[in-house]
Amino acid sequence: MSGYKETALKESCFRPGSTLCPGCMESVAFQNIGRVTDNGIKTIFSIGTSCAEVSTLAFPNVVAWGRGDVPSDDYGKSFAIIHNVFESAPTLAEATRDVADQLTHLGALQRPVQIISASGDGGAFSIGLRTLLHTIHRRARVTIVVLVNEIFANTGFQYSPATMPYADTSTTPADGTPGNLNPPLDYIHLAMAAGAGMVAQLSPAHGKMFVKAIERSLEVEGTAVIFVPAPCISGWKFEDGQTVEIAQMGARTGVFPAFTWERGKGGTVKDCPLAADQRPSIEEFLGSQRRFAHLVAKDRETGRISARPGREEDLERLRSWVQENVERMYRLAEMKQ
Ligand SMILES: Cc1ncc(C[n+]2csc(CCOP(=O)(O)OP(=O)(O)O)c2C)c(N)n1
Ligand code: SF4
Repeated sequence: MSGYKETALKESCFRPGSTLCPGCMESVAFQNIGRVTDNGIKTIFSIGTSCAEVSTLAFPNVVAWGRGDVPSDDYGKSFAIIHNVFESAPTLAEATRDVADQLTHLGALQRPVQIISASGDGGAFSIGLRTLLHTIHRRARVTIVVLVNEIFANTGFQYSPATMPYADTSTTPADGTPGNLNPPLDYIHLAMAAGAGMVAQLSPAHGKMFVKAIERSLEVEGTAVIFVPAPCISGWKFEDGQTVEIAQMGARTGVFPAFTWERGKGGTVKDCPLAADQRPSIEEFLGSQRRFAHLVAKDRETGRISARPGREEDLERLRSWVQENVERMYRLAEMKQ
């Protein structure tokens, strides 16, 4: 395990040509993951179609994410990317692990490999939920990263099973209606219940914790799953440069608390007290994104963010959902198995 500073100073894995929005949290996550996995061990990525995937495939720079300006001859340094369909990144990562283990058993592969699956929450929690849960259930020795921007971003910002209540998306429009009415899937609990060896909910906004979690995910027994809250500039509708601030606010207000858990050891909720009055107000988080503009508004004179007239009850329901979410995370942290 290397220090945080040492990891942060490693070379960037982005080459010219990535089409991710500038400041996209998916790009910051990939940047960190690329650096952590630059550890001398061959890395194989299985990436499902998502913003992060299509942006590294845009013509004419069809691989805009890799190490060095040209593919490296150094076996342990270069990495492989299996670009695959929307829903299958965990299954292909698992299959790759099986092949690598067989080759190692036969003596044909003499150096270890580390395998990472990456996909969006649309791919992982809708059409791909089966592959996600079965790969975890089979205890495949892979790290699964799910970039949770709460929408199907690259196909037009449609609702996903991770969308926050009341969010305005292209398929839950807040055009005279309250927006999304489905509470999100409890994917953290699902991953634990399916048998994961490690589960975390962390974004690079918690820099050291994120890097440590990725490092740890490469070591633990069984499948490690890291859900990365990924504020989406275009889908959540906020200004460039606010991504990290919004990710920190989301964690601190209790919308997606920073959480790490290991089977047999239990877990921790960080930076997000159980008591609501010790956390920043949910209005601050909602007011930072135009996907909630139908729910809250900022008073021009006082700067105070509060419910729009007629939306007071919706806001209270959302506040209760956040509190239940935080309480659930604390309960999950207490579980050992
Ligand atoms: C079977 C199938 N259905 C639909 C698509 C089209 N498609 C590609 S990516 C995508 C949405 C991806 O959303 P998500 O996984 O959340 O990633 P994001 O774009 O938000 O990063 C869809 C619907 C597809 N590639 N395959
Ligand atoms: S649409 Fe959202 S997730 Fe996709 S690249 Fe832009 S900011 Fe990132």
